[in-house]
Amino acid sequence: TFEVLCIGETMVMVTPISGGHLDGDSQYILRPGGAESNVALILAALGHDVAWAGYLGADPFGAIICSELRAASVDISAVIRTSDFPTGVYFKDPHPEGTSVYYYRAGSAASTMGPGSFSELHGTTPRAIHLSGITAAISVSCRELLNEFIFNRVLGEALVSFDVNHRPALWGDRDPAFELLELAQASDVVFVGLDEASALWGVSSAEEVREVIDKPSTLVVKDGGIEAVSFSPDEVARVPAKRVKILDPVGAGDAFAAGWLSGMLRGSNAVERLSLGHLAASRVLASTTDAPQRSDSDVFSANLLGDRF
Ligand code: KDG
Repeated sequence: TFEVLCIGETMVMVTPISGGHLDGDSQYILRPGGAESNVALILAALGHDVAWAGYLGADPFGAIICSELRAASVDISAVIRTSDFPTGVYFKDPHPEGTSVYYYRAGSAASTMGPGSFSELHGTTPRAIHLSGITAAISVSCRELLNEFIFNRVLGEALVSFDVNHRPALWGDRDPAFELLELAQASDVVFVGLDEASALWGVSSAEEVREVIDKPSTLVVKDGGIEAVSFSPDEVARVPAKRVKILDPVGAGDAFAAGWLSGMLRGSNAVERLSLGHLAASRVLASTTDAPQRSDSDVFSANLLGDRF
């Protein structure tokens, strides 16, 4: 049994070793890159029992993802590997003010996930499931997989955590403003960046986001390097972001969600949850990988908990 289940697409991320750019002369590393597995990696580094599930190809990229997640103590027993489709790949050119990403994921194994893909997990009882809008974007069948967990609640009482994670490049002619709102409104905890919410729904403050996403019991709105605000029925909490030297912003939102969820699982109050979110995000902002490395996950968790508890 695990406390948190994360489901989504994980790709192999190809990025230059620290300081390099995407060009013919750089040297590259291959690491898992996927919003939901990033959350799983950080929750595991913070000492939680966490599982990640997704489809991967029966190729060396799928093998890299499995071995990295397993080594980080993320349960991958529900992962399905297939020789019919490849593992998605993405290339990342890190930049402090906006990293560029290039996806090679159309037709990936994960894009073929759909309703019933993880039916053996139905009826299991994690405390929370974490999902994101990326899954809705990658294919219509993946969107239907989300419906099972968000609308049909196949995990019973498990809290449904949803990160809007808007990736405009992945939606084709579908309507992300409508679909992401529908999914957010049916979840229990929603994370969204103010920049994403402005692009999707034309809002310009955290309070305006709460007017649009008014159903979930908790809404967390992140305003980049400024602050994060959480709305729950009895309380509005705000905590300023930490000042950090940014190397690459990719993955910071996932780290924030993992820190917040860790605080929730530990019974921390609203301000502490936001503070843990910022702390986890600050570690990832200062690194070019999307989540802690196997070699630094002990440091990650010791620093984080040392700072906070
Ligand atoms: O949130 C970080 C993710 O964007 C990154 O790890 C890759 O999952 C990814 C995506 O779809 O962009």
